[in-house]
Amino acid sequence: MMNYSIERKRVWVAGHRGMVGSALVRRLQLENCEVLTVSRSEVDLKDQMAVRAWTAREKPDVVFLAAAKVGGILANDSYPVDFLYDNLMIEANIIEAAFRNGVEKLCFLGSSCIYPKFAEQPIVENALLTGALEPTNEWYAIAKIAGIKLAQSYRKQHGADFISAMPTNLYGPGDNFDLNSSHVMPALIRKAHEAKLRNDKTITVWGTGKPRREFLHVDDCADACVHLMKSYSDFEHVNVGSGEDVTILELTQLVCEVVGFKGEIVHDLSKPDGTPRKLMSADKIRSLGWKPSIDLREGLAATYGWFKANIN
Ligand code: GFB
Repeated sequence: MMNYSIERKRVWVAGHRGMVGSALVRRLQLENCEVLTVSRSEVDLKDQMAVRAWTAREKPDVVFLAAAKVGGILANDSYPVDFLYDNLMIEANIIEAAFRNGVEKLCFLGSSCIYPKFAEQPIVENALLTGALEPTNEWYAIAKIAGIKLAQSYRKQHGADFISAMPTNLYGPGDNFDLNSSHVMPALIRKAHEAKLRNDKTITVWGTGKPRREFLHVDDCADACVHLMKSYSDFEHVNVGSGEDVTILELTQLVCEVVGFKGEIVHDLSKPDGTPRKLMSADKIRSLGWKPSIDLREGLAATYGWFKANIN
C-alpha cells in the first residue's frame, strides 16, 4: 500500500540487537507505534516452529526484517555455511510467519553485494541477476537474493505487501569492531585508534586500497527504511545509499585524520580486495522523496565517539 501508516501499529524489528535493528528501534521511537522485539534466547530465528509460534502470539502488523548473519569480507569468505544457511533460514522463517499471521506490511533488508561483480556503475536496481557475483561474498549475496525473491513471490502469489530495501555498506554505533569479522570502517577506526595509543609508525590496510565503496550511516539507513515502509509498495527492491563512493585508501586517510593518527599507511596484499566497485544508483530512492542527511566525515566522527565510549 502506498501511504501506509504505521501509527498505533505493532512493529516487529527482527534483529534489534544488530547495528541496523538497533538503529531502527531508535528511529521508531519518533513514531507513534509499538515496537516489538524478541531476544535470541527466547526465539532462535533459524527455528521455523519457534518463529511461527512467537509471531502468532505477538501478532505484529508490520515487520522490519533486519535480522541476519553479517560480517566483513574475510568472515564472508571463511564461513560460507553461516552466511548462506543462517540467512536463508532466518528470512524464510520470518517472511513465511509474517504471511501466515496476517502481517500487513514487511520490509526485507539486503545488501549491495546482491549485484554482479562487474555491474555497470552506478548500479541500478534492474542490474540484479545480470552477471556473476563477487566470489568472496556470493554465499551472503545468494541468501539475500533469495530473500528478495521470496518477498516478491508472496506479493505475486498472495498479494502480500512485502518490499525489499538494499542498503549500501553501512557503519555507525553498534557496529562490530572485531578485526577478524568486521567490515572495513570499524576495522580502520579501531586500528587507527590503537595505533595512535601505541605510537605506532604504521597502520595496515587489507588489499590494495584501490577498491571503491559507498558508505551510509546506519541512522540514515533506518530513516530510509521507515520512509519506504510508509511510501513504497512494489515488486522491485530499492537501493538505499548516498550515491557517492570513496577508495579504501581515501577512507583510511579520512579515518586517520578523524582519529588523529599521523603514521604511514601500509598494505597487506595477502588479504582480498573483493568487488572493485559497488556504487549504487540512488535515483530511485531520491525519486521516492528520500535522501541521506549524515555526511561521511560527520558520521565517522560520531562513530569514533561511540567506539571510545563503548570500547570496553
Ligand atoms: O567492508 P569489507 O569487509 O566488505 O571490505 P566488502 C571492504 C574493502 O575494504 C575490501 C578493504 O577491499 C577490504 O579488503 N579493507 C581494508 C578492509 N582494510 C580492511 C580491514 O581491516 N578490514 C576489512 N574488513 N576490510 C562485504 C561483503 O564486502 O560488505 C558482505 O562481504 C556485505 O557480503 C558487506 O555485502 C556490506 O564491501 O568487500
